[in-house]
Amino acid sequence: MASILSLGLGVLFTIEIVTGYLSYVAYAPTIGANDVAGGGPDEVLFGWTWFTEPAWLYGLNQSLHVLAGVAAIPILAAKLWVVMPKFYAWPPARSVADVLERGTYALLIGSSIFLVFTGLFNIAYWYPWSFGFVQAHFYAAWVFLGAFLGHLVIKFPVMRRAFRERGVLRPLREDLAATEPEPYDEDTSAPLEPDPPTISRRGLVGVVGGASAVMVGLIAGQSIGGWTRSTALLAPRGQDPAFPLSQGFQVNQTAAKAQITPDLVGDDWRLAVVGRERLELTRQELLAMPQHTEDIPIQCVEGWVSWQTWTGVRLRDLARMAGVTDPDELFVESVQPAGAFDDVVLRGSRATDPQSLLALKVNGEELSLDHGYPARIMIPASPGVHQTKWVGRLTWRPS
Ligand SMILES: Nc1nc2c(c(=O)[nH]1)N[C@H]1C(S)=C(S)[C@@H](COP(=O)(O)O)O[C@H]1N2
Ligand SMILES: [Mo]
Repeated sequence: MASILSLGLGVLFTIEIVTGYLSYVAYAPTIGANDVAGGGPDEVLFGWTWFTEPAWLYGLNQSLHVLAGVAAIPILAAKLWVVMPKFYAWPPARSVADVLERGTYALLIGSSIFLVFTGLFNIAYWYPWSFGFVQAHFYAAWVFLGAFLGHLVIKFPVMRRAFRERGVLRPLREDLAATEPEPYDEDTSAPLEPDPPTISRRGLVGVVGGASAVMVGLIAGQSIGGWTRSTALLAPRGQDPAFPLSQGFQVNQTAAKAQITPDLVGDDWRLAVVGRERLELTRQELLAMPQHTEDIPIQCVEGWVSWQTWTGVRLRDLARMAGVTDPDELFVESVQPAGAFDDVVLRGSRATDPQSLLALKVNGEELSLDHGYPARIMIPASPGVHQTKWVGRLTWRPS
């Protein structure tokens, strides 16, 4: 039982590790203002940052991350239940190897519960305390990775032996009457004097797998979009009155929450564009420039995706206007008085892709204040945190 549940968890946790790391790369967290997880090399992963194509790339990554994490919750609970006898095995330390093994359990169980629940609380916007999610989730992930690899080295042979001797699916064919307890073995969690079984192995796998499927089914709509969005009862965005719709689609960060007052974005608003030259543009002047229209999704780290059609000026046209023909990096600042996402650094193709816009309109209408009026960054394939709203200044660094 422990081996079958571990196989499921192993697959889901591997998805978490890969998509979690890719999300970290996509965030490009070690550059300037995006440095949310404390220093490190300037280029993540062999100089590779992230792509701008296909446009849905980050949303796919993040949907997998959130869905696999949600799917893991019932399996994790069942796994802990199955190995429970191990927790109160006595004496608590039989040998140095035993202490080390138990140490990896403590780290593995602690970090996986911590990661799953901080992730869940983050997408539910539920923290009863002030909490640095990105840092906490990031560092706990490294603890988890170490403990996971250690656990794999120690336990993989046990799992392989179980599957060799018993088969992977064979134990699932037995009904309750045919269900026999595991023979006692010091290396496994099989107890010395088991009670008679109350559920078959396939019954347990069915309940746990069913619970995972229901939870995934209740959140997947936030990633798929369209009419399925209304089935995402576990995702608050666009469902909860605290997250109103504007112009027919959901808003994560409202103007009110970001403390955007009308005087910050009124007639006095100017877009400062700084490069080799410095200029200030009114919204009228921006609207007079060549306009481009692109379908670009907002893809939040929380796993939701929202495709809309955005119209505005190309970021690279603005670079050229400021005398920068070879842009390397763009620093975007919002007029928002404070907040973790009030500025962002965009590098390479993110800033220069022909699809990367300073959007002035959405779905043919002027941006609403909640969607970032007067102007908002819209770049493809990137996390929502890069799509800064209420932009006030663009600073180009030539290469
Ligand atoms: N100025 C500013 N822009 C911002 C944010 C913010 O808090 N302030 N949040 C970002 C995040 S995390 C996401 S996912 C998207 C969400 O877009 P929405 O608030 O329009 O739903 O906006 C991004 N742009
Ligand atoms: Mo976000």
